[in-house]
Amino acid sequence: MTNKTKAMIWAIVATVVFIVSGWLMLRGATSSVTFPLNTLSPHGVKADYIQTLTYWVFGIAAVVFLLVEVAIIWMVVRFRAEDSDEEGQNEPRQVHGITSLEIGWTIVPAVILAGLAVLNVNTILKMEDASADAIEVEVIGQQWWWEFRYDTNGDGEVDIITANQLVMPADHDVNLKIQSNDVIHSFWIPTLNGKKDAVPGRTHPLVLQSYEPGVFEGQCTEFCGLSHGVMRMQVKSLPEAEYEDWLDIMTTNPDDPSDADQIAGQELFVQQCTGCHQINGISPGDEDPAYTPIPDPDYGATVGSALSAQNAPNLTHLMMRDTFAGSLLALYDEPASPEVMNPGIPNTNNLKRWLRNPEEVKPMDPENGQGMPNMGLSEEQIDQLVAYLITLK
Ligand code: HEC
Ligand SMILES: [Cu+2]
Repeated sequence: MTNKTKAMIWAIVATVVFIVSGWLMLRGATSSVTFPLNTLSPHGVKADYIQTLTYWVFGIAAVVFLLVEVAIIWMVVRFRAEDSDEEGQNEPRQVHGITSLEIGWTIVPAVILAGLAVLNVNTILKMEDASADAIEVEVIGQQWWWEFRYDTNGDGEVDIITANQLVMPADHDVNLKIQSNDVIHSFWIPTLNGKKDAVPGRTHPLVLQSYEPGVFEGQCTEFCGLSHGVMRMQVKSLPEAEYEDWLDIMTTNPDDPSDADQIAGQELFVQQCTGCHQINGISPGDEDPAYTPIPDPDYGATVGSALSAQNAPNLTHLMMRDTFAGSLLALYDEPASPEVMNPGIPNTNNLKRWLRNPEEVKPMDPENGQGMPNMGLSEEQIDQLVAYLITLK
């Protein structure tokens, strides 16, 4: 085989690989299956703006690419050396300095870039629009989970604190105020919008909207330490009426436990867990407003809220979420769905696994205040705690 044939075969193989992978990607983007972290599968108006811009930019780039390729091929063929010209005596006339060409290839790219700039700026402006009745949610990045805080009546006091799963009504704008409690994180729900950094001491806005109810996956996208790779989150978008139900449940304290195991679990929780975790109604902080589990003057999000969960997730309505531990483990056997609030049977095995040794579930560094320590609980204590935790609806 001559070198020429080999080169030709490689060129064909590369082209086929290129075309097939592009086709597979497009098929993924347009199929009805939602790939969890696919930027080309918008489910909300903001993600749609991004996709439209992507297609414009890609389209213009494709036209430029084609024109350049055609020009290159034309030049290669038109000015190739004659086979008889072994010494290279007949090489084409050497030219330099054609003013019209030089002006042309300066102006044309400048015009293209100016056009792209208009499209870009226009999209950026549209990304920030939110309707006047938009809901506001504070998002706080923590090592290695996300906290969500709602002020539902607009009195300036937070009245719902939850974690891992941001709940919102479908087809309604939500204004996120993104902050961080420790290092830089980045909030990203690719089917609904682009990425936004969570930076300590700053508040960054991001608007989310989903056309339909659904569960949309996300992932922290700024390296933030040991468990960055498993720092996930979900957006659960509910029909408007179900969202109102959710608000009612979340602003009421859960019922007191009734059977002996659950009561024992609650007592254990007050003794061993309230130093970090809040459960509204039972945490010592509820009786004594001055009580702060872990004093942290840098905890910037909302000062003076009695619901402050400090540096651990607020567990008041743990079982109203579908996942826990940075959305790494399921709380229910059934997958999350916008149709049902508590989908069936709690996954007690996952909860027990977590209480037995949290560091076995995800890498953390509790000695340095990052993550949950192994509490050294007996199997009996774990059973009692879990019996109690699954009542928290
Ligand atoms: C030293 C502080 C600390 C103590 C004490 C503590 N935890 Fe935690 N816990 C955490 C932190 C931090 C997380 C979040 C870890 C993560 O997801 O990265 C957590 C997560 C959890 C979660 C998952 C919550 C969610 O929504 O992701 C549960 C459940 C939990 N802890 C239960 C308990 C129980 C029960 C006790 C008492 C036996 C306890 N914790 C004691 C710090 C603590
Ligand atoms: Cu992070």
